[in-house]
Amino acid sequence: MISTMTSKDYIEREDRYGAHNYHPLPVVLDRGEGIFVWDVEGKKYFDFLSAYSAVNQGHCHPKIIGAMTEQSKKLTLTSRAFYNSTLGEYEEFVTKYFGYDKVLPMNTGAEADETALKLCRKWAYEKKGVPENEAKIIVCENNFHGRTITIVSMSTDPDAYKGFGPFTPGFIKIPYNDLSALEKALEDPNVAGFLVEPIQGEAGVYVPDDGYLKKASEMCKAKNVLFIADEVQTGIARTGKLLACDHENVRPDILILGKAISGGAMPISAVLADDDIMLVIKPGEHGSTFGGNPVAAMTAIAALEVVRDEKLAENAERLGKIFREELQKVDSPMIELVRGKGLLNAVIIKPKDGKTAWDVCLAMKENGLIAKPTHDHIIRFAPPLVINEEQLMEAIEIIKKTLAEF
Ligand code: IF1
Repeated sequence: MISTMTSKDYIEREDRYGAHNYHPLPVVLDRGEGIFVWDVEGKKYFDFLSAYSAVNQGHCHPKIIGAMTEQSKKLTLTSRAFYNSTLGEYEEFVTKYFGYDKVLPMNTGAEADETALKLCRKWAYEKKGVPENEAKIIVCENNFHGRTITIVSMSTDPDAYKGFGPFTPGFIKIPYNDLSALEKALEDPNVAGFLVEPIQGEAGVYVPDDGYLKKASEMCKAKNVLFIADEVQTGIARTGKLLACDHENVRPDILILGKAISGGAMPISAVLADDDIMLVIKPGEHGSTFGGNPVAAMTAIAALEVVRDEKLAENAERLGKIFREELQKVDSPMIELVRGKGLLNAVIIKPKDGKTAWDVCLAMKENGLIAKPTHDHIIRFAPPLVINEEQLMEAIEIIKKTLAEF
């Protein structure tokens, strides 16, 4: 049956029945394939958000969807009360893929972050000798790690935390990209870990100075403090390497992954660490009904194989350079700065005649490319990593043409 509903109808229905915890761009998507999505009226768009870097492998990648549907016909969920025939295969695959002894599978990024925090605290009491309930974890200002009470307790953004207290104690907040602040915070003997995004996504694709991650990880090591990388957004080839930490040859003590580990097919997240850390969590102390379920296990293997087989990190590295070069050449009074790594980029927009990043995104949508502003003056550009050079140039033309309209 052909639907007679228009985009406006879909939007009104969501508004009527759904909680108002989001303010989406007014486009109603119905279908996706590779780097493109189509709205309910059949209009085609370049997807330059990729579901916040979850769809790195492109929409509905046949290999990923194939693995997911195949497994879902056979066995979907056993819970962890029993063994199953798929989890071990995935655990072996993913630990070898990223080079860690062990993996703890969860579902969302926030859960994986929570898992890392619990792991870090337990390690502090059992291995480092921090007195019970005294462990502290250093986090950075303007971080984004998710939406749970504990995670918003680490936030410095009032939109994230205000009205949701009382908050979880035990965090030290320091400026991002500031090694002397880190050095000072590390003087506290009860510090157990340093949790950091290799590039701050929500903060506006804020790339730290070269060498920051390397030096920070060395400083943590010297103080027997765990270096914990939240690569939920930056990981899985997005920044031009498998992990953003790979740009500085940093190996996190605890690695947090989410989003693209499933290629956007379903919620899958993971925490990776070596035995001396991971084995402090004993049976019954942590878990999740759906974590590492058979469909997730098979989907994640396929999604990670796509990243490797299609050389998505190399593609992101090469095309990211072209993207930044091309946008830096654009002569528009609205472009203040272009920054990023690989295909995780942002353009800082200078408002013109009262027109902001939101207006630019609306106009780009009309011209066939969707992206999302963050903080009113920044637009994030992050296409699926399966994009090719010709498509990228076509997308850049749309961005240029749109800016010229202002
Ligand atoms: C939303 C931002 C991106 C993340 C990092 C953990 C999580 C995220 C580094 C939690 C999630 C998302 C969530 C999404 C918007 C989005 C986002 F703008 F809020 F910051 F990507 F840039 N660590 N990021 O970026 O993962 O629990 O959501 O699976 O709508 O809140 P999750």
